Amino acid sequence: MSDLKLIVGNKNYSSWSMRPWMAMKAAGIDFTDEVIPFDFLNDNPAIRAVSETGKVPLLVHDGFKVWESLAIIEYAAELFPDRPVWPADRKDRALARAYSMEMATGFRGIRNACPMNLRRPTKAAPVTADMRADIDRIETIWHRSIRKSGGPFLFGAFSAVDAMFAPVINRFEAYVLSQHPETLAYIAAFKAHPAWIAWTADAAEETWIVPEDEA
Ligand SMILES: N[C@@H](CCC(=O)N[C@@H](CS)C(=O)NCC(=O)O)C(=O)O
Repeated sequence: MSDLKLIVGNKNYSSWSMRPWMAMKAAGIDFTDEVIPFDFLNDNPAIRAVSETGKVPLLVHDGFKVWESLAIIEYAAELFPDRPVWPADRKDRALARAYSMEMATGFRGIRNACPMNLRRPTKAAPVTADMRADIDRIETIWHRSIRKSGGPFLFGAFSAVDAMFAPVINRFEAYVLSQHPETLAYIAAFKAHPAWIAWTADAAEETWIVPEDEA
């Protein structure tokens, strides 16, 4: 039995940590996790002690370390080829990876203005032009994919691309970024998923506060 551990930041705030954690959990991969709480004031010394980028998430497999959320997801998919990490169909898989890359590299309008904060009481945020463009593109991806697959997730069953959008689910809901019925249906399906329920339950128990993310 190999030793697979995902090191993550505070579950309430760490959007990048949430993505591979949900992707692996939803695919039924057996792993443990370790939370290293953020200490931004002191430049996160405990994270720097284990992670050469100074960032989380970090996957540790029998001592071998993989960083970057998408690289972690790909490593897990290769380690467990029988697990449904990505959609089964090749073209769906290609689209899922393309959308995941868009998420990993873009959408800075909503990422900067609306930090993930799973405990945040719902309160509408003013929508800037950058945020509007992000919201429109995200909803185009979501609605088109679900119309084609039949849902409830982007390619039918939950896969890594849904996990890549997990923090956006919180942002859309907590900052009231859309009331579109198809968006609300996707958010509802997401929030009923056992991996979402498990992660957010852990987040709800945390007592650490990261002031920068309490916008
Ligand atoms: N591109 C990286 C981003 C990782 C990242 O920015 N993680 C944040 C937490 S959500 C972090 O560790 N920040 C610590 C810091 O910047 O000091 C990934 O996909 O994993």
